[in-house]
Amino acid sequence: MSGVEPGDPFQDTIAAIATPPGEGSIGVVRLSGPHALEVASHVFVSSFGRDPRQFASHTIHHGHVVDSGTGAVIDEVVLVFMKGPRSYTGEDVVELHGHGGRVPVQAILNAVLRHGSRPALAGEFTRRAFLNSRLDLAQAEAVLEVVRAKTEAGLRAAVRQLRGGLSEQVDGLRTELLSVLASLEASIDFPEEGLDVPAVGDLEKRIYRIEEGVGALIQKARDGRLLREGATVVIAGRPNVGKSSLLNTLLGRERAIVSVVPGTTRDTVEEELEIRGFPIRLIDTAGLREEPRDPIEMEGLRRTREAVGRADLTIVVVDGSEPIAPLDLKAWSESPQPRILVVNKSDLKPAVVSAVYQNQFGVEPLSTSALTRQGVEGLRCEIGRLLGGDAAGEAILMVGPRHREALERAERQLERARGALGEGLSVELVAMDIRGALSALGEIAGETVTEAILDQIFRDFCIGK
Ligand SMILES: Nc1nc2c(ncn2[C@@H]2O[C@H](COP(=O)(O)OP(=O)(O)OP(=O)(O)O)[C@@H](O)[C@H]2O)c(=O)[nH]1
Ligand SMILES: [Mg+2]
Repeated sequence: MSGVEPGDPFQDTIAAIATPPGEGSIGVVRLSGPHALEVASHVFVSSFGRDPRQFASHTIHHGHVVDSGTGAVIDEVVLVFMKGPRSYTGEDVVELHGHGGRVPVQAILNAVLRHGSRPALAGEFTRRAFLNSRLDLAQAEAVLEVVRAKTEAGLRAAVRQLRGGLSEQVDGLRTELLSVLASLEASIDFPEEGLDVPAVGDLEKRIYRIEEGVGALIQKARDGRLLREGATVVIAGRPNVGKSSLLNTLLGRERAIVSVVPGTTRDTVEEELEIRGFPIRLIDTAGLREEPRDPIEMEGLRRTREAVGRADLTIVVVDGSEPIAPLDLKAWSESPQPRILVVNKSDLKPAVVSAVYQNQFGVEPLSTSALTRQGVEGLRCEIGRLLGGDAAGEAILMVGPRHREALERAERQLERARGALGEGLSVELVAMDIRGALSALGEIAGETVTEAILDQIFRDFCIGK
């Protein structure tokens, strides 16, 4: 694996529009690289007749961007200069803040591109920040998570990662692993002394503890995924039990049609909402029945099953004013974990006592009334709890798929190292696995990473980020 040298000198200066397309109050063109100020000096005319090349770092200047050929004013701007390494990219950065509009901002960009800068690639500013060690790789990826956060809890988790949350935890594990490796290597250097039995036991224990730490981070990957992509929560059950009514009550508006006619909902109905910080895709389904009455119901049922199949959580609703039907039990047994049993219509006279549900379904049901909202807040809490606690809590890290894959690889290597140690295999073999695990963990912060991986990560960024 060829490592990327952090701090590679970049000869070229890049430029891009940093604000979104369309009209805004300001539009920003950003320059980064060794010639940023030089490039700006060709297009910027200070209102106070000052030479941009003399600007001090971290200062702001008023002036105009002019067409160097004709001298025509392109836009009135504010120039911000940040000298490297105290800038986002670690290089000299110049920002030109003009009037937000597609034409003026593009004209400013065109002007700086004519004077020795080139268009930036997607994510190139952040990539330079990484290569100049301003951010580690997990932090660079967090920049994208911050931009794309769907809820405030998601934003907080992303910011935590941007500040080094995940890298810090991985770093702790790497440090411990390095000390294990040092012990192993000492015995490779002095083979005549070998590893004695207590030393083996001690190393096994230390590796195991690191494995546990890695496992805990993998666990958090689930929370990270749900925060980033949102969780799919499906409401299922027999016709007429109040599934659509519950969807409406959870949403706080009359989204799905509700009626006394069983079989009202024929197609799945999807809506987005936020519960305990998790972005949720809530899906109401057609009621389950033994015998679909027509091809539409047949298709509705197929869609219900498909929705339940990809649910992160299923809410199985039964009608508390009616005796338990075989289909209620079937709906429950066909729903994968995690699932919640909801006995709805608690405002009506219950048909059976609560202990009967406990007996037949094997779980304590939640009682709700979609009509009076009784128990609906409790249902929201339970949804949040089953999805992995409170997304607003401090524990959740944005462990993305790339991190997860690297963590799983590290976990496998550690397991193998521990196995090899236990079987008394050669110390070199054990050390090799430990080095593999170290390198896998190193990929997370980007200490060991290939150009191809970097390309893949930064491809998803916007140009100008
Ligand atoms: N009293 C009472 N009636 C309810 C409650 N929830 C739903 N209902 C009534 O039960 C009937 C069926 O409600 P829906 O929400 O359409 O039931 P559903 O499960 O979506 O039914 P399908 O779409 O046919 O599968 C309607 O008349 C609702 O007003 C409740 O909590 N209390
Ligand atoms: Mg319905």
